[in-house]
Amino acid sequence: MSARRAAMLPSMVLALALAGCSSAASPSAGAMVVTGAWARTSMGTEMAGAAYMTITNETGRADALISVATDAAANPEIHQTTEDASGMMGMHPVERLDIPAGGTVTLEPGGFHIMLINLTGELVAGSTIELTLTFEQAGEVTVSAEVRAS
Ligand SMILES: [Cu+2]
Repeated sequence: MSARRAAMLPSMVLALALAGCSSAASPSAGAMVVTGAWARTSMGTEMAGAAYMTITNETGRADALISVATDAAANPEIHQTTEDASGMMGMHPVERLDIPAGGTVTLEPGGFHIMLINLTGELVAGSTIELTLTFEQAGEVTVSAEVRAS
């Protein structure tokens, strides 16, 4: 093997690795990074629950959270908390939560959140629930959310 050929090999391997990372629906490195996922404890199952997290888009292209699925609730929805002109707080479902390339979106109390409508069981402190997030470009990413009071 010539010295020139030997020098080329590592760069070819790197190129292949990068191509692998950019494939759609891959939750690996270079994809959507979800941290700090947690869900609020519930009192029984009458009221809807809520889940929060931080999502960073490291895919290199604009994306959006478009749906959420979980065994913890029959009808999870992406919600936004808003305040109207008179100062009344309310919330409403959003069809998509845009996350620009390189951007971070924080779902937190008083802001965006995952509303866990029709809980299938009480959310008990210390347990965890799984949430499968579907992104328009990156596909599905499943995260574990710790259940805690706040
Ligand atoms: Cu809500």
